[in-house]
Amino acid sequence: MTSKETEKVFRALETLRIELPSWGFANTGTRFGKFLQPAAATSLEEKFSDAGQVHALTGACPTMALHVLWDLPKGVAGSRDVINLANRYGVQPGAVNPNLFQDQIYKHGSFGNPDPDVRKIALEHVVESTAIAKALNSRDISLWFADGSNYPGTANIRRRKKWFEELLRTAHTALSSGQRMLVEYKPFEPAFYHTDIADWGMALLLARAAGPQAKVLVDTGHHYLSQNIEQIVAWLLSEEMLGGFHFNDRRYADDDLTLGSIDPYQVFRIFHEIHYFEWETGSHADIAYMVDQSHNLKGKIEATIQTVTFAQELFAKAALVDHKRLAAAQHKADLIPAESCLQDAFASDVRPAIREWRRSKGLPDSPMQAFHESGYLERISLERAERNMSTAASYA
Ligand code: PSV
Ligand code: MN
Repeated sequence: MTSKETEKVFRALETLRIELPSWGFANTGTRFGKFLQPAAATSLEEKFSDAGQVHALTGACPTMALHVLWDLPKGVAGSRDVINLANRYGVQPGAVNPNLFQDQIYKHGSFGNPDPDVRKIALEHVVESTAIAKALNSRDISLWFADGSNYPGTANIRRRKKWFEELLRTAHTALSSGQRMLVEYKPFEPAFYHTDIADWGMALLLARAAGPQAKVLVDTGHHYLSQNIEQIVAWLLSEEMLGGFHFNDRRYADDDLTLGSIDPYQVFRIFHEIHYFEWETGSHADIAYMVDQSHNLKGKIEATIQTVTFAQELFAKAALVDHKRLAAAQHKADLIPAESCLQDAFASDVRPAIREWRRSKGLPDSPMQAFHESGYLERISLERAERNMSTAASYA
């Protein structure tokens, strides 16, 4: 690798900050059951502690996303405790995720519920979540709605769209000037006939209806099979509407697998669109890179370290695309040279340059190895095992 390429890798890594999800450290499962891990976090303090480990070893994860119901059941009143934990463990609160899907009242939806009382409660929860975010000094309110229906004819799709527009607009008025609202889409699950915000076009229209501080959030697991995600990313960039990502990988549905484990070239292509946009426009794309994975089989902290370091690798590879050569080849419709620009960069081994960058930051060469050698996993496994093993739940 030339020194110019090493420099590109360094520059890319300097800008990549990856937010970790608090729920990625807790015991989660499938519809069929949970496989409990002795080291899983069962309190917010343990989640901060685990996220702190990942950040200390990778130097790339200064924030942790919070889910209001799971992490802040006391609402705004709980924010002081959160700030204390954040300071103790060296990881600041990240995006605040309201929970509009777990309460019994949300059986038929939240913002799309035909009952005005339920819609009002849902709106109040989003407004309260915005106040929590302000108290925590976090910028983004990240909205995902499970709303939808399971059977044709059972929901008034157009009316629900109107309710979403109205309520998002009202929720937007609660934002302070630096805050953003992120609107996430998902084609199905838990609803299996229609989902109110099913794709990026619907999320874009609703974000536009909400107001200027609303942007779209792309969860990489929330698309139909074979959908061209990098094209969606390119369009959202060009519309200045790409607010953030939820990273994970999938083979079938929203599988929550580690990023790039199934299709690393797709993640590379997504990163390439971002680098290419920045090169062409000379502007910085203000994107929140967040992980949204819950690990049922892999060790949670290890899976998170693996995700972060692999994201760094793919981001660095994408930074190596020769943009000038690419633009010229595209201009002449010189297909094979154009395609080779991407393939050459993808084939580059960026690991030595990443190791060098880590050394320059006083970070371990291999965060994973350093984690294994640290004894942290053994310690928390002993400390937490008893509590974890007593929380087994059945879906029967
Ligand atoms: C829904 O599948 C989702 O992707 C949303 O982002 C939620 O907040 C998250 O998963 C956790 O359930
Ligand atoms: Mn998500």
